[in-house]
This record gives sequence, C-alpha cells and structure tokens, in this order.
Amino acid sequence: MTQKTALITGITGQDGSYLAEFLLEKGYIVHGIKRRASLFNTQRVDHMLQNPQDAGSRFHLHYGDLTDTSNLTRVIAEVQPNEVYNLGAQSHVAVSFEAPEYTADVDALGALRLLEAIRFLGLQDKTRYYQASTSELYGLVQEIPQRETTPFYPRSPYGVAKLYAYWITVNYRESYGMYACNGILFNHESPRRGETFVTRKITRGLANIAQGLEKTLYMGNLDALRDWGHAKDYVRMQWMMLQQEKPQDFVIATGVQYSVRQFIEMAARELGVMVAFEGSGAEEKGVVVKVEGDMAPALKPGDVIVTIDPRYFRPAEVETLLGDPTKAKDELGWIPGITLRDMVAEMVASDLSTAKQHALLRTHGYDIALSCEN
Ligand code: NDP
Ligand code: GDR
Repeated sequence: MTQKTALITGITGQDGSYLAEFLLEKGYIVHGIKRRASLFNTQRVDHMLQNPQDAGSRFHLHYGDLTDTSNLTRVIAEVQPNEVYNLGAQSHVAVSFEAPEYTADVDALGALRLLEAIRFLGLQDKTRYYQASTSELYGLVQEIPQRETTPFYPRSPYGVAKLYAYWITVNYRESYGMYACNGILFNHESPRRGETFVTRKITRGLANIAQGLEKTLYMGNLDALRDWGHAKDYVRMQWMMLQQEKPQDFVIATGVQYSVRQFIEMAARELGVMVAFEGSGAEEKGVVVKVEGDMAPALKPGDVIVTIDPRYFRPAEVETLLGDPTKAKDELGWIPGITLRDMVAEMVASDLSTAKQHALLRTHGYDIALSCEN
C-alpha cells in the first residue's frame, strides 16, 4: 500500500493532536496548519515534533489560518493530501456569542475555502475531506435521541456557522462528486481538552481547590445534559469515515447522558470528596460532605466549593443532547472503548498532578499565577 498523506487543520487543538498521533501510528505523513501566536501554541503536539528520528520526519507544520484563502490553497497545492481533516475552528460556543462574525468566517467559510481549494486545484478525485460537524447543530432538540436524520435547530452563532459548513460539505459531495463527509460528533473530552470547556474547567478547578490553590468553582447552567465521550475514541472514527467506499455522514456519540452537576460529583469523587448540592437557581451551592484519602488536603466538610456565576449562562442554551450512534456501530463497527468513569479519572489524575506541582512551588515560596478567565 502506498504511503498516505493527511493535512489537518486545528492540529494544535485537542482532536488535532490525537488524530495526528493516530495517523502517524498508521504510517501516514502528517501535515498540520498552525496559527502564528505570540506565545508557544504547540504544547499538544511538541512530543511529535521533538522526535525527529521517528515521527518527526513524517510530521510537518505550516503556518496558516482558515480565514486566509491563498494560504490554504498554497498549502494544499504543496502537500497534495489524500485526506484533509478540517478540525480547525473557533470552537467555544459561549465565545461565539461575543465574536459571531469571526466565528462564521472561520467555522463556516473556512470549510468552503478548503473544499473550493481542493476543487480549484483539481484534487477532487484524490483528496478526501472530513468536516468536524457537531451535535450543536441539533441545538433545540427536535427528537431524542438525535441521529443522522434528526432536523437541525442551532442555538448559537457557532452552531449556525457549523450548519453552513455541514451543508456546504454535503453540497460539494453532491455537486462535484467529492469524497466529503460530516462527522456529527457529540461532546468529547480528555486531559488535553481546553481549560474553558466545562469538563476540564471542573477537573482542573476541583484539583486546584483540593490542593488549596483556589477556593471556588464558579459555574453556569448545572442542569445542562450532555453525551460525553473520549476524544481518542472519536478521532479513530474520523479516520474510519474516510476509509469507506462511499462518503457518508455519521453521528458519533456514546448514547449516555449526564448533567453538568453529575459531572462535578463524579470528578469530586475521584479526589475522595463527596459533594452535595443545596439551594436552587442562582443560589445553588456545592458543599463538601465528606473527604476521604489524602488527595484533597485543603478541604473539610462544610466547605462551599461550587457556586453559580451568571456570567457563564449563555444567551440561548442547548439544554440537552443525547446521540444515537447506531449507524456508526452497524456500518463501521465503531464502539467507544473508554467509559466516562475512566475518562473522568484520567482527567482528574492529570490535573491533580499539575496542581500538586503548583502547590509544591507555592510551599517553597514561588508565586504561581493561575489563569482563571474561564
Ligand atoms: P479545539 O478548540 O481544542 O481546537 C481548535 C483548533 O482550531 C486549534 O488548533 C486552534 O488553533 C484552531 N483554530 C482556531 N481558529 C483557527 C483559525 N482561524 N485558523 C486555523 N486554525 C484555527 O477544538 P477540538 O479539538 O475540541 O475540536 C476540533 C473540531 O471539532 C472543532 O472544529 C470543533 O468545533 C469540532 N467539534 C468538537 C467537539 C468536541 O466536543 N471537542 C464536538 C463536535 C465538534 P489554536 O491552538 O491556535 O487556538
Ligand atoms: P459545549 O461545551 O457548549 O457543549 O460545546 P461546554 O463544555 O463549553 O459546555 C457544556 C455545557 O455546560 C454548561 N456549563 C458551562 N460551560 C462552560 N464552558 N463553562 C461553565 O462554567 C459552564 N457551566 C455550565 C454550558 O452552558 C453547556 O450547556 C462543546 C464544544 O467543544 C463545541 O466545539 C462542540 O461542537 C460541542 O461541544 C459538541
């Protein structure tokens, strides 16, 4: 079999980094597009860059941006990819209400720019295209659980931008016979999840609180229900979708749903901390009931560690998401391998390890500034 080349946008993000590892293991040459930033932004992929004998020689980064057509066209012309994975996005739903136009430019037109570049360069018979579509398309849900045929009703500028990207992907498939697929992925997390998404905010925040680095977790809507899987399982499916004979769209989910409140309880339990919620609405609080073991030396029963901050409520909320991954299971044999419990344990362990290092530095007189705008 000839060696394949993949191009990943969003390679510095959670999914991009796991997908790059996965493809390198499969023997691919992997190219990625990274943005210029004033600080290092390649932490999630540095281990692939730093191993020139092995992965490094098959791992290449290019500066670029999904808002820059000429850049994208040139990179695709140079790389001549067999597969393009469009994972790059302004991916934060709450931020999209503050930056709706930019979100549309990157998330909606970015997809068009890539598809059009593939077509313009005459690569439509060679290059397969994966679009990172999202359960946010379902928004105000019209059917439970959500499957490939469920009508869309996005509830944020992010969701609306991704709706365009979804349909332009379908349109290029139908108009030009391109191999182009949408993966409609439900929330997926990992220790590499951005710190301002709710799961990582919780695991990082609780680990810091357990070690005495912070006092309180300030949260938004605790009633929101999500179907959370592990990013490693989900990038495997992104690749599987491009290996089929015919391009199709798939829902990727676990089929199990929990509330944000339950996620907090689960993460706290991993730290040996039992939390009970008291009060309701804006007055709701998470109070420590019991502390077991030695992972949370800073906590004692009665401590209030979760409160509500209205800043984290969204102008329009997606209250409930639950996916039906039957098609992915039946047609591709995809089954998620990592349970939510194991994922929460992995995320907590990773954040606790960092918190312990910070606590140790503080003990020795070094002042650690923790980023907290989330
Ligand atoms: P992340 O936010 O972790 O990563 C987003 C990536 O996109 C980063 O590499 C980021 O670069 C890059 N990016 C942002 N803006 C631009 C731009 N203007 N030009 C080029 N690159 C840009 O997201 P995830 O890895 O979690 O998600 C991957 C994709 O899947 C996204 O498209 C997201 O919308 C979608 N998705 C995610 C789900 C999830 O639960 N994780 C579920 C469904 C869909 P930088 O590092 O410089 O910020
Ligand atoms: P989401 O993920 O909006 O589903 O988008 P996020 O983790 O940000 O929110 C999930 C739910 O938790 C509620 N919530 C909070 N969210 C954040 N970030 N911070 C809080 O303090 C907080 N309190 C409660 C939210 O209101 C929401 O209901 C993610 C992104 O990865 C998208 O790119 C992707 O498309 C979808 O998942 C599927």
